[in-house]
Amino acid sequence: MQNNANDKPSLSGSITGNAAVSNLSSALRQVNLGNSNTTTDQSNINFDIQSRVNRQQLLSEIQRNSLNAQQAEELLRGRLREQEQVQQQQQLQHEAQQQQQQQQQQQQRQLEQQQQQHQQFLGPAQIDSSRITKFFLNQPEEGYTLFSHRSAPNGFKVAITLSELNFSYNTIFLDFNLGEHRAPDFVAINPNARVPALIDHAMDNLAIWESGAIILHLVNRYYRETGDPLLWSDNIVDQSQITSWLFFQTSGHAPMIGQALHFRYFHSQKVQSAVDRYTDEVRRVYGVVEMALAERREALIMELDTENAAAYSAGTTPLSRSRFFDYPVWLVSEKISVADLSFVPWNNVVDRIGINIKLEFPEVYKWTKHMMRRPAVIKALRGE
Ligand SMILES: N[C@@H](CCC(=O)N[C@@H](CS)C(=O)NCC(=O)O)C(=O)O
Repeated sequence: MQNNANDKPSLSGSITGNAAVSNLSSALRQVNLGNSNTTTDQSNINFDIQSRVNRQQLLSEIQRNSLNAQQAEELLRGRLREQEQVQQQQQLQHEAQQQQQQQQQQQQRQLEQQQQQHQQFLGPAQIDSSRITKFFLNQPEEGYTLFSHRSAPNGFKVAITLSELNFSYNTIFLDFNLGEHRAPDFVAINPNARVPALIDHAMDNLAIWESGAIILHLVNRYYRETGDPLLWSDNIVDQSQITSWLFFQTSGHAPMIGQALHFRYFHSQKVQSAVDRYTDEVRRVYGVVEMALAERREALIMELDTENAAAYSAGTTPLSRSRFFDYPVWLVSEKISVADLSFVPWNNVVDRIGINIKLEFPEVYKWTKHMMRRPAVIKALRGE
């Protein structure tokens, strides 16, 4: 039998089992056609409705109450409405549960993040600081103790200065994995919990932190002790120039390389704009140094290569032809200072961020090479 909207059977008389089935079929047909305003396959809808209501229960109710087709249809519609309401409620409950679960997960993530940040600030709960505690309980009376790390360029900057000044010093290379830089005894001398830090034992265990400050302490100390402004200057003009370059190194050079390395190798996500930003900034900084050294090179050649000075000035002979083209030049005046040396350990790692000093900054390359050949620098970089 074909389903048809006009096909309502009349249901008068006694209700038999077959009549109940026919009334239910008719009711189903009416409900289907009433609901269906699309071309959806009718049998699918039938199946859907029948699966949502208990067919057997409906049949016995139609039978029990002797319902005609229209009444059966109403009963069926009522049952479907009830079913839909229950389903809607279940759906709402399910959504509310999901929302609650999502909120709980977000709270958990936030808590973990906060704990992580807190932990980063305080350091691991279990810091093995026994070695550090032991050192502070029994400090030497002379010389210096440098707190550094095996791969910390800022620590090697100080080691180079100590080595060049021929000061007697001992290095404690902290183990960051053990959290030694966060040990209470160490944080007491360096509130920033970073290396380097230096203790000047002969000055009542004076503790100094920040590489630039340590380097200035050392050159001043040497000058006061010997009267020789080694790696430093006895005139205030040059001192100001040295400190300008030194501050530029500690605030503009080292941190930019540090950030470029971080975003290239250690950051949790790949942030290309950050890698580019810091690498570009390092290039800009090297451009500043290159220009300063190139100016000093030109001044030096003009001063020493007197017989060719006119040809260089006229541009008929390039400066690279001068026998003084590889002669050492320095950032301030005619002698090496801590301004120059502070760049060395960082120049050694810059290839890791894709900068080729030899090709891109030839004066910086020659300058670094001259410094790297110095025995005191070699010794310091070896960690001796
Ligand atoms: N501005 C400081 C920077 C010190 C610094 O960042 N040191 C690094 C090593 S080069 C460090 O201790 N890192 C340990 C850490 O990040 O936990 C200085 O020049 O002394």
